[in-house]
Amino acid sequence: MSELAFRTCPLCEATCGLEIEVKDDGSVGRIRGDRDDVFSRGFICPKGSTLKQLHEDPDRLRTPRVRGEDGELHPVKWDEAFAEVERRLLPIIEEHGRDAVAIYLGNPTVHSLSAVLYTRFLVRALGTTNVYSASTIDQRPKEISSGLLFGTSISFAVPDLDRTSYLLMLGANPFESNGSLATAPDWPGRLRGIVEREGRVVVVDPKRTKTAEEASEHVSIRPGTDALLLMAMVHVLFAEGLVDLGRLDGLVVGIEEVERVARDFTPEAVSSATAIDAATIRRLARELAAAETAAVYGRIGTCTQEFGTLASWLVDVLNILTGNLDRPGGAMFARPAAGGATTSGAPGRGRGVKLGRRASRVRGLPESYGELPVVCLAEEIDTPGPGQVRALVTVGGNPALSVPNSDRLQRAFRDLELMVSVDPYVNETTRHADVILPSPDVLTKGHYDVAFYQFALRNVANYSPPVLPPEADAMEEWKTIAKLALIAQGAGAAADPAVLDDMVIRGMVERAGLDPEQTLAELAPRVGPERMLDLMLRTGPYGLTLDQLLEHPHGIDLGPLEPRLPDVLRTASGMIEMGAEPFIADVPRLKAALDRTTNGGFVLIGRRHLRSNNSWMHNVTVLMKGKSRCTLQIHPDDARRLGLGDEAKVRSRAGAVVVAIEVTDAVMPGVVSLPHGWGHDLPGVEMKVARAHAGVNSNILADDDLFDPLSGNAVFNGIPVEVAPA
Ligand SMILES: Nc1nc2c(c(=O)[nH]1)N[C@H]1C(S)=C(S)[C@@H](COP(=O)(O)OP(=O)(O)OC[C@H]3O[C@@H](n4cnc5c(=O)[nH]c(N)nc54)[C@H](O)[C@@H]3O)O[C@H]1N2
Ligand SMILES: Nc1nc2c(c(=O)[nH]1)N[C@H]1C(S)=C(S)[C@@H](COP(=O)(O)OP(=O)(O)OC[C@H]3O[C@@H](n4cnc5c(=O)[nH]c(N)nc54)[C@H](O)[C@@H]3O)O[C@H]1N2
Ligand code: SF4
Ligand SMILES: [Mo]
Repeated sequence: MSELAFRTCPLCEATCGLEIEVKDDGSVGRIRGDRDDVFSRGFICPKGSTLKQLHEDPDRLRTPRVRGEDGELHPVKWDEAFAEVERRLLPIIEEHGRDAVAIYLGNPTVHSLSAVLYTRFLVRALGTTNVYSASTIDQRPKEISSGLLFGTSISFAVPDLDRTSYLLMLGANPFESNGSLATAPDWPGRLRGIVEREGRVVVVDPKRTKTAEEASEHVSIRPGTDALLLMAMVHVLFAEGLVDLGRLDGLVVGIEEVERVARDFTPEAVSSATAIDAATIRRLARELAAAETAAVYGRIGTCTQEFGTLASWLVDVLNILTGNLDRPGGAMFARPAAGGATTSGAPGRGRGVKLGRRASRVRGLPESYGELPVVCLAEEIDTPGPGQVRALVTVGGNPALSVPNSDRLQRAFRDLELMVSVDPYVNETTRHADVILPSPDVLTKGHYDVAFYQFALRNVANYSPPVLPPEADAMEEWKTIAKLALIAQGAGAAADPAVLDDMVIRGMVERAGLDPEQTLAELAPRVGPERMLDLMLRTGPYGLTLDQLLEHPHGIDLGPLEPRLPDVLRTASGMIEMGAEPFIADVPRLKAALDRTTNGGFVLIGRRHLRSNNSWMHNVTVLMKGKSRCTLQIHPDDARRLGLGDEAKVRSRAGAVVVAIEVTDAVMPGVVSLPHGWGHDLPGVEMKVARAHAGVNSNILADDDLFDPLSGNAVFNGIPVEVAPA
């Protein structure tokens, strides 16, 4: 006998519904796609069913660990672990001030309801300027561009895949990644749908990926030069009189500035730098303008590069200039049911965004959205002086593998006086921790994608209650985070997380202008993230409640995206700020790149694989079967010319690795591709399966000196490297 439970998969951004068999003895049986899920309709990728393996993984931590005098990490009771944090954290704050403690929030914090809702209170309680996250090794350029254009960091215009007739996609490989910053299950099916309805999908990528192979056309581009290509397309639209704002007319300022700065970027001028011929660039611009509906979409390949913010900006400039922003089949805005940045406050106008309010201590890189670029973290730890970082808290992150110049960062970790990690594994990062506080198993947590529904391709609301009861000794993740916040505030290791929770919810109710006593009574007896979510749903644009969501285990479909301009805007002017000064001021830097020569050297780019998830799903045996995926892909002509054997030595300014090569003409000559998230064979890592498939860490090569100056975002695509026989 068994029961079926339904649950949204939290592993990537696609939000697929899972059907999970729970056996009478409480064990997990088969997991497959939920055919009744309103969004995913049964779609699932190979990772979705492995929540069972994660649940059963013997290496997953069930109890906290504290480093003893012998230098080893010992299992302890929760009380002891929190007491240890208090004992060691407070003197550091007292002696060196709050900036001496840094915090790093990793990618899974965005996929965990507890972490999404409660880490901001921890950040606030720490009171430090040293706040870092995976955002500045990922989408910060897009957040800055969307913030300046539309008014909030998360005002992303997403490609309306299901209705568009033309998709121009740059730097994304959704056949492996399942899509990003444009949430939808089954991106592959939706892309095929465009081709089947006789639309066109054009993929711009230095590699002929699976996505490119399935597209109508693959345009290969030299890494890091997307902004040049896009600027030349803007140039063509103006030069050939193809600009047509349609109903955006009167909502956009800065058209003249954009026309002016695009003047020098003719297709001929960018052709040699981009390695795309001028005729192709002209044709792409004309096709985009002529398409009945069209969307331009850029993802990680366009963000984690030298001109990340300009490229992200130009993606939307093209959507605007062709009148495709905010119309069906174009690039549209979601209307999320809970916690929407673009559904709260006065419609159509807001405070806009303020960037660079302060700078990092050592290198002076700009703050954005309350964070500093994580390429600064190592130097903030290893450079002495007032304000030096002496303690680090990590939540759901593995910066030892995911941040550039990771050898330096790992050396810096050894200098820390205290490191505390909220994480379910002893991995490359947490092996340096003094205290590890395990987050509970995914299947024992409730789930709602507060973040991803903000930029989904359809308006959907789906809450999943915990599938399994809590494991013995487990602590709910929000409680762990709240306890750390209370300790940082000086409330003591014994303080009750409910105190913080009650205070926070009362503040939220009051800010929403609701009667506190009545509303709190309505929300009772729920506490924690579920209570917060319930309030967010009630005050959201559809006035839903958590009880309603519980009655719909396959989700509530709130319909296709609808035009939202001008209400969606939160800029101070109430207009789309297409010519915002920071963009325009960065164009001379792009212009200087026109004359760059490649002098025959190699550049490194990254890639993803369907059965990986950044650095942390490598301990699941079923996902690790088959050939090693951590290989350096290189073009046959290059491999021959260098006389490479089975392995190559790759060297950058930051470091060197020896890695197995995979010869393939899918990558363009002069470009080599290596995935990130590998290199598991470090001392102290307690992940047996991952260790047996260690691979090498590509971020030994990535350089903390390379970043996009507007955002401080790391560069992972277009890193100069030397390749030689090993
Ligand atoms: N299976 C799996 N899924 C994932 C993840 C994972 O690790 N594994 N990670 C998740 C996360 S955190 C994210 S952020 C998303 C990312 O999702 P995507 O953005 O789709 O990421 P990738 O699959 O890495 O595709 C990036 C593509 O950009 C190309 N590229 C590299 N440099 C350039 C360039 O300069 N210009 C252009 N035009 N293209 C370039 C690469 O060749 C690659 O094909 O995926 C998420 N989904
Ligand atoms: N060279 C190169 N580097 C890259 C990239 C690239 O394309 N190339 N991509 C970058 C991108 S897009 C990203 S998003 C980053 C990711 O960088 P990070 O966020 O630093 O790394 P992840 O591998 O996502 O880390 C996952 C960690 O969270 C833990 N974890 C899993 N589930 C939970 C949970 O529910 N709660 C808690 N508390 N912890 C949990 C895991 O055990 C693991 O330690 O990597 C970046 N690094
Ligand atoms: S595509 Fe993403 S959300 Fe869907 S099953 Fe795979 S990992 Fe889970
Ligand atoms: Mo990411």
